[in-house]
Amino acid sequence: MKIESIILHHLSMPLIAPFETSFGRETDRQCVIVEVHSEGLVGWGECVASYNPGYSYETVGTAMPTLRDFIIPLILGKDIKDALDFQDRMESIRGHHLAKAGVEMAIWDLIGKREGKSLKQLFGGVRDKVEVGVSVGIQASPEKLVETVTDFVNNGYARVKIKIKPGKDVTYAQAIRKAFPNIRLQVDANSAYSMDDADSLKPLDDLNLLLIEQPLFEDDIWDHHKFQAKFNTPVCLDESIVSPRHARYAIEMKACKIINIKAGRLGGLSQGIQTHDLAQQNGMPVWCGGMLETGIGRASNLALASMPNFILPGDVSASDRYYTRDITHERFVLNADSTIDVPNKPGLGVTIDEEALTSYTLAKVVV
Ligand code: OSB
Ligand code: MG
Repeated sequence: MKIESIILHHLSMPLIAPFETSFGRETDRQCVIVEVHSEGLVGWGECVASYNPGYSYETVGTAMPTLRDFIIPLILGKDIKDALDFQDRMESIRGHHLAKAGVEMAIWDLIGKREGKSLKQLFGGVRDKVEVGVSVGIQASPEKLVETVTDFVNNGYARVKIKIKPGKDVTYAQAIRKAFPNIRLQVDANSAYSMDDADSLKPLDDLNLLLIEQPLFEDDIWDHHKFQAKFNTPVCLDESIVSPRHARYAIEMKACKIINIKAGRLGGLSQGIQTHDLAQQNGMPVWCGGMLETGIGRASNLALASMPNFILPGDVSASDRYYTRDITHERFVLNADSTIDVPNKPGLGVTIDEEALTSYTLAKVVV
């Protein structure tokens, strides 16, 4: 597949409701949409870097020049066979996984469109719909959190994740468990704690949580091993697992019992698949994380989550949880059984609402 030209779209999209985590509050979500032209086809990808370096050191501000000056020149005018060929060509660039993954997604979209196969088919997905949940941001009080979660539960979400941070953790989780004794519940700290906090978090162990996500530093796998040893609840790693190699470290160190897979953080869908396979070989369940994606990234997440070892519900909510108007014509809806259908058209299976795309564009770069 000869890569003829690539267009980068830097977007800012207003969120329906602000999203707050331990690292900050977002009212608009920024990202980079990657449009790749090849042999009469157009492939689309989403780089999930945001405005702030809160989740990752990468931002839209680092992704745009890294894509333009380093990543794209390695593939422009070249014949790219597949995602692994793309990864080989990235060998000389350290890090910048979110940027690389945005391009790799567009390559998968092109491959699927050329071969008339959906990403689910290309990945060997085994489900037509995947179980999903909702990730609820930090709220002003436990009462407000219960109110917000109640709305989502009434909308049909059967699994709820709440964000926690120091001062807004145990009492918030207890309030939700009391209000919803049977709901599938999990918490995500986004690296807000250290081992010194482990004892104060111990009451979380009594709340029948599915998992505790990324309590400690993002570059620390070893302390997560110590944390896991103190808790019965499974620890799940997000930020710490930046490659299939890191997944192996975490498995060997017994630093977690579950892995959150995000293709962006891992450097591409191919790396997400490899991480999935490695976890599966080691009997460790995975689930698909989210980055408040547009319809492009959401389609990609659903295809990935159709693979067999995605055993726990994903952070892939319906489009109306994020945006009033998305940049794809397709909108993803929540089924009555708390699932979302996996796209089945060639490639990502979505079409772009060019008018919406233009309306959200802050900058456009043609390479
Ligand atoms: O840690 O999972 C996270 C959003 C932005 C950055 C990090 C995370 C999240 C979410 C949102 O939890 C999940 C979603 O897309 O709904
Ligand atoms: Mg997380």
